[in-house]
Amino acid sequence: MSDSVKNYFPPFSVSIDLESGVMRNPKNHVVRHASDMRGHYADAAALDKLIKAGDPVHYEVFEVPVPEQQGHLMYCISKLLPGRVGQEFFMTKGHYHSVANTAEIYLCLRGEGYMIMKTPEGKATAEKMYRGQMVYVPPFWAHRSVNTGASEPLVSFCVYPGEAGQNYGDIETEGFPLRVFERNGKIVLEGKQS
Ligand code: S6P
Ligand code: ZN
Repeated sequence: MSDSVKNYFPPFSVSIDLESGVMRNPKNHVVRHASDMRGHYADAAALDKLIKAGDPVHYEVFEVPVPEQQGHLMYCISKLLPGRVGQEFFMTKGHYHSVANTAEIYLCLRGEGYMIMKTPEGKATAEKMYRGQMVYVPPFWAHRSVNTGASEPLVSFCVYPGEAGQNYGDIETEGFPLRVFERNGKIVLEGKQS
């Protein structure tokens, strides 16, 4: 057998339940609870209350990882549960990519919400997410998903370059310029869109 044949990465398949938003037999299953979200919500007291009331799961990520190398495509199922911290809808932490000039695709499979994006210079925008909607996150944009549904999880399939990695950079100190709240029964985007 020649070296080039020995080095081929073996093809494989992954089974995904598109209804429940669960990857069957993932190798990595990341679970983030309310207590992992300290510093991210506008109402810190409401988050503390939620943590004391049982620290519910906020979101789950299912992966069968591939090598974190250029040429490979990393992918995952992201399942963000419904709920609010005070009046702010449940959201992911959000991140830039460690290799900043790498993009990402999110295909929404279930639920409804927003993808909030920002650049390091403070430009910010939001794209609506619902079943069948694909959001393209261009290189350099930090991205965070928000679930605005009353009872359904927001489930997405995401794909990004193997080498991308995650960089939480200024997210914990600066947050995002846009936040999503429920005000008098209405879903409201607050902040500066530019
Ligand atoms: C990675 C991709 C997702 C997120 C996941 C968790 O590039 O965007 O796998 O890592 O949705 O979000 P976060 O912001 O906590 O890493
Ligand atoms: Zn990403």
